[in-house]
Amino acid sequence: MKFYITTPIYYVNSEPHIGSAYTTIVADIIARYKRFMGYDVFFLTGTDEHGQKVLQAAQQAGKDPQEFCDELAEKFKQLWKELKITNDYFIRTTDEMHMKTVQEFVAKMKENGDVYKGIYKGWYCVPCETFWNEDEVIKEGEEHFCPECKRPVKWVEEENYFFRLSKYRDPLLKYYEEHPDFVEPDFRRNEMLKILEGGLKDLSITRTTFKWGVPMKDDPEHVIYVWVDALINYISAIGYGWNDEMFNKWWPADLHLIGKEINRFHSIIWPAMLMSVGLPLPKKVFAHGWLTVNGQKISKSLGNAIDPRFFVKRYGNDVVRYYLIRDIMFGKDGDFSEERLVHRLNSDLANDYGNLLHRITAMIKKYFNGRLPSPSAQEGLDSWLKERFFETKDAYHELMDSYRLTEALDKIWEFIADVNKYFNDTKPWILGKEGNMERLGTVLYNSLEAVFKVALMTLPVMPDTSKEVFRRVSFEEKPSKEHLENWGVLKSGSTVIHGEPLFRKIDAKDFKKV
Ligand code: ME8
Repeated sequence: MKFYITTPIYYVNSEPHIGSAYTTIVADIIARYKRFMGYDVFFLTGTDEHGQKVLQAAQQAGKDPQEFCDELAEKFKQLWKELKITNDYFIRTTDEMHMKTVQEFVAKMKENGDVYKGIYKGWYCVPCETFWNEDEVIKEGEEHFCPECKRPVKWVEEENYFFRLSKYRDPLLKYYEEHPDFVEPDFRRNEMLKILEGGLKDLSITRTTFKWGVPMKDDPEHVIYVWVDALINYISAIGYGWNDEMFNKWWPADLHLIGKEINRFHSIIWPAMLMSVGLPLPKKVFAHGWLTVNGQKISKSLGNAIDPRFFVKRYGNDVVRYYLIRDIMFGKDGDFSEERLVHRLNSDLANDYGNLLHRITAMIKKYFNGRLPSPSAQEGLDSWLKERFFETKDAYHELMDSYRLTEALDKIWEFIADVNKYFNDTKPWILGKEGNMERLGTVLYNSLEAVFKVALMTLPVMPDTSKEVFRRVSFEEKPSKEHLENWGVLKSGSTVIHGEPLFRKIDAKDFKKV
């Protein structure tokens, strides 16, 4: 069982922000979940370093473009390390192997009769690295703006090579029909279908007015369009053209995770390129929504780019990861708010989860000398609790497998509420006072086993917290699916540590809004 997951490769025109971190964190959560489920996972991320946007940023910084890219790529790598991202490889489009693969790929498209020379006349948006037709741009008097990012576009008139994208409209429509889950969510799929139904124009895939890119193999005056160069990263990284065995193992990708604004490149242009060279298409493209700050898209030019390090330092990595997935419905747009983050920390994490563990371990310490008691005869709410666990676990798998990550967390927190109810309703403090050790032992065992199950299910989202829970309950195995399948994994008699609360509550008065 293999699973190949990718993030977009990020432009190195500026430092990473919470937006790039968001996609990378989500991909990390899915990769960790699949590993937990026993899959052999390849998780790819990297940087997109060619094109005018990056070149201009290097020029503005007064730096040689390669040197500029080296510095920025390092910042991305460093941030992913700090955020404990478990990518298996980091690709850069200036890597020699990648550049060679791009040249060969385009040469093959040409050999197959899909690339021809022509004159491009039209608009170009440098921030989006996108060509636009006259009827697509926004006109205000003499000025023309990008329909995507609303910034000014430039008129381009040059001899380019074109890709016969139009030829792939019908094959793509057929593919969409035969693979209804190819693009998700479904409203994003419908947007793509609309574009396909409207017809496709051939795409300019080279430029001659600057040099910062991959030169075409037999016409090096032309550098290959940055998007064509970038999309090929998904196969160059896993051996296409240089390691067949590795390539055949991982391709096709199981999931390209992207933001909604680059869906057309991934769900139309990339599949057409793959069809042109005769490669299978990725199994799924999932286009998630945008994080906004006060309703505005995060961008460096708006000056509202948020550095994830700030929040990680202030609240912890797991808290930031939890907040992003729980509070922002995965797939939709959502506003990043420190106030909401603090609310989630205080109520979901500290009160519902951390405090529950704290109460259980305190009683095990007090009545059983810090050793996990054995469960005895099941009665009262015991079977209800177990039933609730098995329902939750089944729903969890279904939701995680269909990337409904927010709903998966919702389900887990419903279960946490039930464990709290179980603990409150069975009144272990009274059982203790009455000296009913047998019943008390059963209640505490069940409660702790339930919290252990929560730690297993939240492991992909909050890896450090779960590891801490495992340490406290003396669970020393490599956590895997099997531990989630059965009830009663914790060993009676093992040491239970009653430590500091898992999460520290923040007094709303103590934080300054950013
Ligand atoms: O588009 N909210 O790179 P890029 C959510 N190099 N996600 C966001 C976001 C936000 N506010 N801002 C950025 C490129 N992202 C190309 C990709 S792939 C072959 C080439 C995330 O640096 C989201 O995943 O502009 C988005 O699609 C991506 O970063 C864009 O990154």
